[in-house]
Amino acid sequence: MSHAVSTVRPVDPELAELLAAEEDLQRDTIRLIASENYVSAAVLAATGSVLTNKYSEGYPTKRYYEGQQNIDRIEQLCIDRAKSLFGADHANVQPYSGSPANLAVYLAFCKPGDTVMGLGLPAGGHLTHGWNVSISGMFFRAVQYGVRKDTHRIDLDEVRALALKERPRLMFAGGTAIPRTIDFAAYAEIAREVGAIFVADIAHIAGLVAAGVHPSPVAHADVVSSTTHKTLRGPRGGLLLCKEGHAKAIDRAVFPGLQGGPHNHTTAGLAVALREAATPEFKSYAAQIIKNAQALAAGLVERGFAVITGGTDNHLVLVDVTSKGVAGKPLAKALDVAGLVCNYNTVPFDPRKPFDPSGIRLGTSAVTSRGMGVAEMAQIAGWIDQVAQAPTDAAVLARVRGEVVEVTRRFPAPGLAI
Ligand code: DSN
Repeated sequence: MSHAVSTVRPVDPELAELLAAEEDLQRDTIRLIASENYVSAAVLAATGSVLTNKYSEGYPTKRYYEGQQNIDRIEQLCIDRAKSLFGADHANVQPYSGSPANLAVYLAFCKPGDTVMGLGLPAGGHLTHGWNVSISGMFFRAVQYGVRKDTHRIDLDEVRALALKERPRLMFAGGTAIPRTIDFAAYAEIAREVGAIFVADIAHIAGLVAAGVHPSPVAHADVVSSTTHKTLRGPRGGLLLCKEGHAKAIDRAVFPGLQGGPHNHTTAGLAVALREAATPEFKSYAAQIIKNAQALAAGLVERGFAVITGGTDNHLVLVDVTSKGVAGKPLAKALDVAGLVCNYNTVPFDPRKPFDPSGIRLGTSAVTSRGMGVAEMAQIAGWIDQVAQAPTDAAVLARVRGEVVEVTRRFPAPGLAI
């Protein structure tokens, strides 16, 4: 039993049971959601610390509350580590998560009604890059680029043509289902040509960028926005990096523009994660994430799955599963029963609806944190194929579930008591 469960149980047994059940789930399943990971025990402890008790609106040495002796040092440590890890002029570590981080960028540079540009959600973008159901698509005049029909990759000539036509105030690169390397330098050139602020959203790939296994946007982008809990393996939170010239605008937009007091327990967890991410072990970890994703993609291609773009350069594998006679949602649900947790996802030019799309999205950050390697990826591809062939066969799902549990026993999950 974890320390968290044993501490909560005497006070709130109902919540403790749920917490314990979630620990079991995270321990006994193979987690393939591309935006998830396992934080280390140290990150978990810092995030669950007494720092949650403290209010500290403002920034280090410029606060609206007293008693900031330790909080100032913690936030400054986190800022310094973020700047050093990513080689950035300025870091703001206060955004509550990726969406608020992106909203702060809009607030810093745009007025309602301005033209903004990003990759459309169905092509692998993010809601906050101008999609119509998000505030970013409601308060701004959002234009969206896509991917090529023949390659399913972003065509920067098309991005340039659209930018020249629409003249956006702000242009996003990045998204949630992009399996290929993002050419940040080329985006920056387009943004310069049209006079747009260029924002690189590296939420998914921040850990890969930090480790140097994906090109960094820091030298190219006006602002780099990120979450902190995906490949970066920190607590749930957000991060903004920018050039010195934008520092004031970004800081003012985060506080007091958009948020109140920062979540100091999250800042502390992030500081620990940033220290971990600067180690040689993290570099090996990030390289292994990619090797594992490529092995998983290859294993699926071998078994006849339509892997979008034919493979991956990063942590993420996007698969059109309809050639197997099943849609994304029922397959994701069947895989969940079998102990393989992923999410259903639209694929580019998906003829099906977003709530019942053609694909699934897989990621290897969490399994790599458990120490799994290419041999386990081949096994996972095999299980996905077996489930895709019999998604309603309870016996098949139960057999795979048993095999999954056996494998998870060999790979303890960081931060979880065995
Ligand atoms: N929820 C994130 C993801 O899964 O990619 C995006 O916000």
